[in-house]
Amino acid sequence: MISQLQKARSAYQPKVPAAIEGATKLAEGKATQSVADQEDIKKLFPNTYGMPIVTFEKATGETKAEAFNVGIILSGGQAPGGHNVISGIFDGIKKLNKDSKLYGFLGGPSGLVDHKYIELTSEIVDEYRNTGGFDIIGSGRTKLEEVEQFDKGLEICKKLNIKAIIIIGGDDSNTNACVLAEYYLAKKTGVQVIGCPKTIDGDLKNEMIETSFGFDTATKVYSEVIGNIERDANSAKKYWHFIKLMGRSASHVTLECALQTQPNVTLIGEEVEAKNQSLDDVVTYIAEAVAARAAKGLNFGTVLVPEGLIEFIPAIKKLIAELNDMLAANQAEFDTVAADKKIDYVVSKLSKENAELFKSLPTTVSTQLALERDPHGNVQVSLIETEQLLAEMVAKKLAAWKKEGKFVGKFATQHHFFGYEGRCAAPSNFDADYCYSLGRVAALLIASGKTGYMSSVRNTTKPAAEWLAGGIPITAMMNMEKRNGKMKPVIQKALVKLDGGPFKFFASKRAEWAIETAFVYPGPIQYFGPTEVCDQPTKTLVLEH
Ligand code: FBP
Repeated sequence: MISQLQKARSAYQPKVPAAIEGATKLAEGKATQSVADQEDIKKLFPNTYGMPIVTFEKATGETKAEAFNVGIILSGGQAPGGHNVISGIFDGIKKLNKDSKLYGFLGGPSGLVDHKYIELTSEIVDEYRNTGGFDIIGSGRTKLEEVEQFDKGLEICKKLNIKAIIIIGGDDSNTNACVLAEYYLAKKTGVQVIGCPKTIDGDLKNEMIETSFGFDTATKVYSEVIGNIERDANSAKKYWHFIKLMGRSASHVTLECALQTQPNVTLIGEEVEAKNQSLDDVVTYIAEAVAARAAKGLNFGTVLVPEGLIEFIPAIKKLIAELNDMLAANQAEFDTVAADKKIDYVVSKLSKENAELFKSLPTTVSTQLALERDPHGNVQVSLIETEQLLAEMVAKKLAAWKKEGKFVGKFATQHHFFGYEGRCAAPSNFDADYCYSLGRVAALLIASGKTGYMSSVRNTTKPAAEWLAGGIPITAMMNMEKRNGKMKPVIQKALVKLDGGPFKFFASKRAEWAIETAFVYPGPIQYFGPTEVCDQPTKTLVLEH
């Protein structure tokens, strides 16, 4: 059974750039170079480095190709619109030749290695158009980086006569897509690899990739519920709500939600780092806002906390860096240590300064930092209850200030964490259109023989018809970073720019939002209705462009 909305929504025809509606021709720009560390990246990617940016332009007649097969992989966390990327690819390859076939590798990158796949027929694809989720084929976080995995992948591509693999993923997965493209090209396998920019975190973006898909829908869902909470706070006038928002490394989600809902306090991890703040500085900042509102008789408010905050606090960042190196160097020994002795083992291997800091953290936090990593080696910040930690620390500080007469109000808190709620929401019109277009462009890149490219749709603050479609060489987005103790080529992560439009606008308003009750209640995503309600891009995108 499907809901009435899903039924109505399945008939929605996503908008695409006018340039790719009919026949297209490819225009090649100038050669590119990586954003940094050019010599290193060039050496590591001799076959895919320096390729030009390409754009698809309107042509006359019809664009056709020989029938070809494509394999797709959904990689990493869910993001609204994934199913539309797939329907865009499906329609794109069928448009080029009706005998082309689409295979979906099941459960993420491991599906390619383990040869688990299904053929995606029109019956299957039609069921998933304009829906949220990744359940059409499932996703996973297996890291594709070993030559044996690449060779296993090649076997199945040969068996199914697959011309190209499309990896729909975040920065790590697209980095791996590029490594795979380079390997297949160097070995002259004839298998192309194309990437698509996905992540609700919004941190896979640059001059040419304006936004990652899913960010628009997820931030709208979070902003709806933040607005509802603000209205509750303003009605009951008795709670401070501490709301943690997903976004593992960057604070884009938190910043966008702040721009949409105008809460009293918003923490931006990148600023905490730039100002070299300690945990106590952050706590004092929140407590001061609470005390200032209390002095006006306002004992309620909202605080937005990015989930990656803890990693931005410079002292904790240094600790994590040492933990990463130490664990990488001692992994074999560490694996043999009994579970209840692992924390002691970690403490014994750390420098004095970091060991002290490590011991001072609540056990739930230190355990997460030291023991639990995802397959890419990332700390799983979504499991750290920063919102609760901060609320408790602010309460302690306010209790002390009360004794000194610096705080006169009441302080009762509620905690929330919004992350999973937004990752599989039905895509907004923006994401439905953007994703479908990314899929259609990916099909064109394959037909043009491209590999090591990311599908790109630009000019996205304009109506969809005016969007620009093309491909960006993934190597152009790369730099060298330390991962698991070694320098590796990776796509440069886009963090919140403190001199960028969105942050500057927020910074110019936050003092007023802190003291006043300037809440905005955005309400739920609208799929049908006036364009100014249904088709607005994020405030981040508008302020950036
Ligand atoms: P991606 O970068 O893979 O898109 O995932 C982002 C994210 O949603 C983060 O915001 C969050 O920290 C993480 O995934 C949670 O991971 P998991 O789904 O494994 O719990």
